[in-house]
Amino acid sequence: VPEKFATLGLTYDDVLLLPGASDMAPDQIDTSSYISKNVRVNIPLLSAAMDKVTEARMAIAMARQGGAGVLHRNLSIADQANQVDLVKRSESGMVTDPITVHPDATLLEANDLCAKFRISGVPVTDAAGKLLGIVTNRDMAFEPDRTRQVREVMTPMPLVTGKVGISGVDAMELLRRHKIEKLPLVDGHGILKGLITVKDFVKAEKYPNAAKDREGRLLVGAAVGVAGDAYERAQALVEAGVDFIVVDTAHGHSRLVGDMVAKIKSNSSVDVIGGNIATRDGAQALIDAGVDGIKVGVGPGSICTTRVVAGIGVPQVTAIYEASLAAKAAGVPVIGDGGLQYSGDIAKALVAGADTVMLGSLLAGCEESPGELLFINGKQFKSYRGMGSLAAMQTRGERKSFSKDRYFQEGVASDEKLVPEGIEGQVPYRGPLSAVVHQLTGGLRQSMFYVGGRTVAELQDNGRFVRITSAGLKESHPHDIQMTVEAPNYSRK
Ligand code: RVP
Repeated sequence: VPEKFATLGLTYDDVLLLPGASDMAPDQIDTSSYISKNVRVNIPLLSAAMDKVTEARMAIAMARQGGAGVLHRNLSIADQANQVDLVKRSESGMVTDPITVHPDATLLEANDLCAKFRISGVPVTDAAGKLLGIVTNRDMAFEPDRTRQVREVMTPMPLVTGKVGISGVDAMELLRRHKIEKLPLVDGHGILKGLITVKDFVKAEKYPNAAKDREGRLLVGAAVGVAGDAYERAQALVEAGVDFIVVDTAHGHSRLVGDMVAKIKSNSSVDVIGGNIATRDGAQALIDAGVDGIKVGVGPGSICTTRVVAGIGVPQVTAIYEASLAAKAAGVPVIGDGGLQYSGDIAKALVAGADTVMLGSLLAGCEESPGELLFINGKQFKSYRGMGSLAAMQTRGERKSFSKDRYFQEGVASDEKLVPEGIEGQVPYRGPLSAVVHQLTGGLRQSMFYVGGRTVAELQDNGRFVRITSAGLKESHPHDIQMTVEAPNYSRK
C-alpha cells in the first residue's frame, strides 16, 4: 500500500549537478540520443506538440538542427497529414512548394516574381499544377518586349526532371550531367511536386547534423489524441510518412491512452509514444500497453495550470526519475516534457533519467514558430498558449478545436462549460531557431564536460545532484548587480 504522503518532489530549481572528474576534449562530446526505441536524434531536443510551437516550418528547422518536432493536432486530419508531407518532402534541400508561374503571365510578371523571391527562374505550370516548362533570367534577359507571354519564351517540356523522392546524390548527378541549375520534381502524372536547385545543395551542407530517416529525409513526429477519429488521424499520419506518433494527453495513466497505443501499434510499424505520466506506475502502465517511448510531465509547463486547477502533478525532476525507474528496466526511452527554463535544465533532466526533453516556451519565440511577430512598447514578442487554454479548446466561428480531448473535454457541449488547464500569453521574440538551439546544446555540452560524460548515457550514469535551498538558488543566478547587457542564453524570469 503506498503511503499517503509520497516522497518529496523536486524540480529543476531544487537541484544542481555536481562537477565530476573529467578528462575529455569538447570535440569528443556526443549528444545523440533516442526519442523512442527506434528513433535516434543527434541532439536530445524536441519541439512541443502545441499550436503556437510546432508546425511544418518548426519541425523542418528542428530536424535540420539534429532534433525533431512533434506536429500539434489542433487542426484537421488532412492538414496535419499535409504538414508531415511538407517535412518529409523538404529533405535536405528540396523546395516542396516552389513558386510557379502560369504560361499566360507576362514576362514583367515573371520577372517581378524572380525579384521578389530572389530566384533565378520559375517552373511554368497550368492551373492543375502540371509542369509545362521553365522560364529563367536567361530566357528573359534578351527579350525587350516585357508584355510577351511566358509561354513564348520559356524552355518547354520535355525538360530534365526528377521523380519525387529522388536521392540527393542522384539529383546532384542529373544537375551535373546536364549542366543545369534547377531540377523540377514531378509525379507520375507530370504534376510539379518540388524543385531541387544547386543552391539547395549548399544549404544541405549547412546542416551536417540534421536528424534523418533511413532514406535521408528529415525526421518528424506528430501528436494524436484518444477521442473521436484519433485512430483515423494516426493512420493518415502514418500514410504521410511520419516517423513516430505521440498519443498526447494530460493524463497518460488512463486506459484510453493505453488502448490507443496498443491499437496503433498493432496496425503499423512506426514508433508510438504515450503520455503524459508523472509516476512509476504510470510509466509501467504505458510499458505494459507496448509503448516505444514515454513522455513525462504533469503540470510543469510554463503555461500550465493543472497543478492549481486540479491540484495534480509531480515536480518534474522527481517525475522523470520515478518514471525512468520503470522505463530503464524495460529499455524504453523517456522524454522530459515541459518546465525547462534554461539550458542547464536539459542536463538536469537527462541526469534524472530522461533521454530527450521537449520544449515549449523556450522555442515559442522563434522565427519558425507559427504566428505573427507582435510589437509591444517597442519590444518584439510572439504569442504562446497552453493547449488546455480556453483559446486552444474553444470553437471560434468555423474553426473548431481538434485537441480538447488532451484534457478529456471533447464531450463538453459549449465553450462556457470548458474547464481550462492552461493560459495564454506571449514570450520574447528570439530570432531563428538555429541560434536558440546553438545556445541550448552549447549549454548541454558544457554540462557534459563538467559532469564528465562523453555521451548521454555516460552523463546519465555519472551525473549526481545536490539539493539546494532558496538561498542556493539565489546564489546561482546573477546577484548584487544590475544587468545592463542582455546575454543570448540568460534572462531573469
Ligand atoms: P514549457 O516548455 O514549460 O512551455 O512546457 C511545454 C509543455 O507543456 C508541452 O509540451 C505540454 O506537455 C504542456 N502543455 C501544453 N499545453 C498545456 C496546458 O494548456 N496546460 N500544457
